[in-house]
Amino acid sequence: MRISILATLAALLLTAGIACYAQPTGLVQNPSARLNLSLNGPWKTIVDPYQAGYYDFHLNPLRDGGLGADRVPANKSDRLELTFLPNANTLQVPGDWNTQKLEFLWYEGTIWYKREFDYAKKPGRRLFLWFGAANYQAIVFLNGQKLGQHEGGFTPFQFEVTGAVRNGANAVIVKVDDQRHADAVPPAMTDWWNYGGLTRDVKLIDVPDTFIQDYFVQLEKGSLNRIAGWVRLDGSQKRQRVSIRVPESGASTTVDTDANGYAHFAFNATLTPWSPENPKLYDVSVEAESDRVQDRIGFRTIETSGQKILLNGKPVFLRGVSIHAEAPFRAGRVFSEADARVLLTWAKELGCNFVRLAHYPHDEVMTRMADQMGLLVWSEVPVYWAIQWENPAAYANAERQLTEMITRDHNRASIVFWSMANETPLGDARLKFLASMAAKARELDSTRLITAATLVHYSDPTTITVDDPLGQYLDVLGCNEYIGWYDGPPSKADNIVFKTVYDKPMVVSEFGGEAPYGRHGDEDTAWTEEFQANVYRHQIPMLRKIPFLQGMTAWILMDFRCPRRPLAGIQDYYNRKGLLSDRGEKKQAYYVLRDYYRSLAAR
Ligand code: GCB
Repeated sequence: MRISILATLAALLLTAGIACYAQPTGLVQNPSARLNLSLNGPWKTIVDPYQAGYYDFHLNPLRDGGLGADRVPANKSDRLELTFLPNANTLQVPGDWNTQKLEFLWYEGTIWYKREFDYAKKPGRRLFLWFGAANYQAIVFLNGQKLGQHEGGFTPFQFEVTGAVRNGANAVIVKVDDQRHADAVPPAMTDWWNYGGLTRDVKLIDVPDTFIQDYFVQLEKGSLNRIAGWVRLDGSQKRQRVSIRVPESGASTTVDTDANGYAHFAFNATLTPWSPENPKLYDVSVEAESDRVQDRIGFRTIETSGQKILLNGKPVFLRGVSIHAEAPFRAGRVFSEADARVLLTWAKELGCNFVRLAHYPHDEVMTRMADQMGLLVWSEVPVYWAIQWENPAAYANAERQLTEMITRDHNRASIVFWSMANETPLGDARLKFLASMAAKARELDSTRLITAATLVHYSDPTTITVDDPLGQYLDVLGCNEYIGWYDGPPSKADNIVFKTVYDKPMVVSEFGGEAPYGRHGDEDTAWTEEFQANVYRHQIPMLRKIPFLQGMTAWILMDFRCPRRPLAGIQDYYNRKGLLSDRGEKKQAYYVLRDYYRSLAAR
């Protein structure tokens, strides 16, 4: 692992106060705004726990392509086994398989998906087969030919299929494998359900021969009236005149892209800044000679000054809650605007101005909804617990997922933090790994703050000292602590003081306790709402005393499924640290935190 020359250059330019913009990867920005054919809906499926559709009996990849080749029996004596029959079972896309059929609840392995579609190709257009996410590994075939594969369960990926799509009938086949591996990102041990499948939208995106592949439109760091960013075209006519307009503010600029299709721009604009109190979004249009795309973008600045966090130049305290991408009422993965609206409305009602979208990039519906509803966002990659820090392939995987996350969401005003990791153990290899990740994130986006959720370290029995060496690479220190739950009784918090070796702000990125909704007892009885509420009652005074604390995200908004939580009659394979149950019932702790957040908001 090494910090790339580009990243070093970026860091140098940043130190010199010059904003810099790296060229993005190839993902199509804002796919919903493009002409597209949705491939959502029922897909035929074949469950394949031994991966017999891909490997032969000696575990070599099948030479004839196996199920991906999409063969049909040639005649009535053909004994073809690897084929999708017309009466194949189906699963809905988007959707994890675990919650669609009871027999798949615990299934981890391969399921093959097939979807047929008709397409009328138009000359001069290019086509991309785009997946919002597939957990965890996807191998994609179109019309019997392998297009490629993708690893990582929470970020988008695409294949150019301009030549491979046929006029008329087409078939996509995807092998999705959600087995957990020690060398993967996340690794085999996590504290959430390993929901498998094509968990987000699938689309065929249709763009002009030369199209606006990506654009970055945000305020210049530190400025409230200067928009800066870049645009990148892809195709045969890379040199074009491109205009960027914010019609409501009357601001616009025109630039010429270079031989790589790239142009940087900066122009003045009078704007109402985006904030949780006023989440103002503007229509923004990016128009090249051959293509045009429209987005809704908010403009705000985020920076630190000593131990403070400044939003639009003013100190902000982050009243937050962590959220898993677990759908309310029905379990399974979040994929719809309705799911996002329910979760984020609950966060708002709790008094939040901030959410930590743990522990991996959530569906784009969440970050777009946060933009609309006015919630600041911590967005995170699944570099979680025990990653193989010395394994270059694990690093490359993590860095690619980081790049995909930032590329997808770099125009979302709500996102203020890119988080590199959660609760990773101290060590040289881990430090090198995460320092490289932080450098990469800064190279891709110099406008947002870099953070990570670290573990707490006691320097004596009543002092927690924030001294993780990773802190030197972060703008904001994240710190998870479970005083009152894993760490002593709730009253332990009364005597704890926090110190730091950094002149940087800190956010307590997790704290909490566990209780199923409706289970009651006195406040010393574990697994009761009263006990959980008592954890919060002791946490709040402790947190209030930390001078460098600039925010907190309680763990967690809603109970979520988790195989590590077997306790019968209490957990039943749910992590019950939710302030709300998975059915939206509010526990006593919810009201304790809500009252505190309301009092903070009223100041
Ligand atoms: C943590 C982890 C989170 C767990 C939580 C818990 O520290 O970051 O993923 O779910 O604790 O409930 O134990």
